[in-house]
Amino acid sequence: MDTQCPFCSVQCKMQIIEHPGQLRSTYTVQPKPNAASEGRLCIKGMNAYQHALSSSRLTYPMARIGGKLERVSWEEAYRLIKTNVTALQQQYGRDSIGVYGGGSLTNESAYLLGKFARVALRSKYIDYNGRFCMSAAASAVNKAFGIDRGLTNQLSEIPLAKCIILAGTNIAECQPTLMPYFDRAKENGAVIIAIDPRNTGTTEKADLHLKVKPGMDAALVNGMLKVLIEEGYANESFIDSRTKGYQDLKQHISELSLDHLAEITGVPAAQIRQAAELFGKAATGMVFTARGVEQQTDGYMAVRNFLNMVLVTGKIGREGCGYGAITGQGNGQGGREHGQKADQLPGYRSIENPADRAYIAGVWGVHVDDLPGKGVSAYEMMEKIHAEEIRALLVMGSNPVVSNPNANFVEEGLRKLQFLVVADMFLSETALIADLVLPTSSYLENGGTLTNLEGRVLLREESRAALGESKHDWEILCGIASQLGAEAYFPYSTAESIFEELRVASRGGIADYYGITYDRLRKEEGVYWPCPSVDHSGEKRLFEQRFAHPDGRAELISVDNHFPAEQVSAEFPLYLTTGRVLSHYLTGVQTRRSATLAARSFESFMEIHPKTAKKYRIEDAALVRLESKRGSIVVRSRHTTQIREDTVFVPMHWGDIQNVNKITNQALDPTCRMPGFKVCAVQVQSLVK
Ligand SMILES: Nc1nc2c(c(=O)[nH]1)N[C@H]1C(S)=C(S)[C@@H](COP(=O)(O)OP(=O)(O)OC[C@H]3O[C@@H](n4cnc5c(=O)[nH]c(N)nc54)[C@H](O)[C@@H]3O)O[C@H]1N2
Ligand SMILES: Nc1nc2c(c(=O)[nH]1)N[C@H]1C(S)=C(S)[C@@H](COP(=O)(O)OP(=O)(O)OC[C@H]3O[C@@H](n4cnc5c(=O)[nH]c(N)nc54)[C@H](O)[C@@H]3O)O[C@H]1N2
Ligand code: SF4
Ligand SMILES: [Mo]
Repeated sequence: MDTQCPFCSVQCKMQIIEHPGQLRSTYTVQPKPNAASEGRLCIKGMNAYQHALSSSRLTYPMARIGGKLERVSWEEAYRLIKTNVTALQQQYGRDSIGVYGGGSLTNESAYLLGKFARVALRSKYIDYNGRFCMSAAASAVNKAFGIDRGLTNQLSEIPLAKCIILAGTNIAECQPTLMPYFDRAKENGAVIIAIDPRNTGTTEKADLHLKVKPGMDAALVNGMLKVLIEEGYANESFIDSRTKGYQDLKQHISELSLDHLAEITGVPAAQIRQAAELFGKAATGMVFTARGVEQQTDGYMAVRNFLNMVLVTGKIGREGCGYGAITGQGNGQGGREHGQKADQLPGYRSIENPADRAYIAGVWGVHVDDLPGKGVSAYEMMEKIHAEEIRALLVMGSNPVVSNPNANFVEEGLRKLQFLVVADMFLSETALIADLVLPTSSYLENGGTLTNLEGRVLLREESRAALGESKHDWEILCGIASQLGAEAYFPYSTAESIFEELRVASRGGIADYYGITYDRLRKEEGVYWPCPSVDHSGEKRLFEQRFAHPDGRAELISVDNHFPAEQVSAEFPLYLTTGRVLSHYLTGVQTRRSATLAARSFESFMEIHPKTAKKYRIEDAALVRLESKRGSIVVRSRHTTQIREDTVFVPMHWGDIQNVNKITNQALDPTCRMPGFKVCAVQVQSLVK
């Protein structure tokens, strides 16, 4: 089977070879040449066949009958949807039905999910898990540069950068196949600066590690900007010709004190100075951020400050210079371009812009006034569910019971729904509480396009037939749409036929895919967007001459020293930050079903500094209860001097009693509505007497 790893945003290509045996088959996996990973695969890719081929895959629809999930036919499943949706919409209006998507869906399914919500349900309530993932960086880059493509440069330019800042990104564990690009940069003499409250596989590569207090990145960058501006590292000619807003920024920075910034960020002033000087002096440089910076209640502004630094030093739009928000999910990039977001229409169009609405209404053949308006963000949908404004929800490609902040509240809401439908490959924690579970195909069966972290659109061919009665996501959507009387708008028989419509729908938009065809993708092994015509080669480096705003200029902005929404107190004296480990993926629904991956990391844990552990009388490898204002979890302690003394860390890959989101804070960033997953206040207590 020639395929592509279903996990992270690198989208490494691979071949899975079946060796039939007497009792059962065995499998070997070979990496395949591809430009992004240069033919490398990580441990997750090597074992990604295990969950897809596991016996716990769902193969038929199930409905809750007498409190239990029982096998039903597709006809029965569709009938249940039709009855419930029609009754609820008649009684409570069109917006009583919500849709919740995901960044693992192919571009075709993600596009269709957006169309399904707006045309088949005519509900404004649709959003997706990318809200928790990409929304801070995406909104910041859109506002500063005018266009949001994860990386402004190809990965192959990383070795040309002389100074690289890795802020809140753990590439060594989260996009491991990219690490050799950074190794090569180091061999070429680059300096790497990491910003992270913990030591990780990534910070190990760094020449300088700023061990920032959780949530204090914006202030830290203010300190770096102060040194850059006041010590002559600002690139005045770039600032004059390519940006606006510099005078305000300069004024704001001049009012800040480096010593104060050092105190509030927990990073010594000398280190802030050293980092700024290294970046300022370097002839070329790149800045990368990921969720450590972005999943904050000031995620949008924190990213804006990193963009300020790139712009003030003129390190963008040329070789070895640029910015990257390291995208998370396999199709985290494409998933945020074609209309799964509450305020968005395909091609990165805005649902509030009359011209955008008219264009898409034309492509879809509906009246523009029939297109709903803007809905709310993912977590806010959970609040609408509690408030009974949303009474039924279709979840496709997410496990919100584990991945939403304040998970107890979220689960309570989902249980209250009159009708919860989950399309998944497995009985995830969310599927387990659904009224109807629809079996969907895996990456081995479902062909389609995915856009990797560089903005390179890739075609993943289907490798085998769908399992049992499972269907592709887009087929499920077409099936439901036709029950709801909208079959004329969903006439697709292949993923490619949906892509043909997506091309037209994205045409002229920011994320323009018009010039991309399946034929080209087969021949060229991926094409970058924007790609406005079939003879266009796709843009490899952005912003060489101008930014994407009408005046061609990038926007600088003054950023306040934000403090996390929740501060430590006598009752909750430690900061908790959350994230990932190498062998598991997100809520672990897939990787926990892979024997090899699960064996590497079979339970959750809490990293704690030995000094802190001593203070709270917590032994190494002991079960501990972590508690916040919202709930509690039980995990095993892990002593390590690699973490700040005021902070503990728990990964996000487990459910039930180990679900770290039972304690995380639901406070949202005011601009992008990203939850502050990366900081909350907790207490820890040993369960060992
Ligand atoms: N193995 C693995 N790989 C994955 C995933 C996975 O689940 N497992 N998920 C994929 C997805 S969807 C995503 S979004 C990406 C996520 O990729 P990353 O964002 O790189 O991963 P995280 O572990 O969430 O966070 C990165 C780092 O941020 C640090 N951090 C915490 N708080 C702060 C802070 O306040 N400031 C700073 N500067 N750093 C902080 C954490 O210590 C952590 O090392 O990975 C993708 N790849
Ligand atoms: N505390 C804390 N919480 C976090 C984060 C954090 O760093 N800390 N990170 C956040 C981030 S960045 C993200 S991306 C979210 C992700 O969290 P979720 O949105 O819950 O993502 P997954 O765990 O990948 O869940 C995907 C579900 O969809 C199924 N699935 C996979 N592929 C497909 C498909 O093609 N079709 C369908 N129908 N189903 C499919 C899987 O089996 C799984 O059950 O979690 C967020 N939550
Ligand atoms: S998890 Fe990411 S880096 Fe690892 S093989 Fe899959 S796509 Fe490549
Ligand atoms: Mo993510």
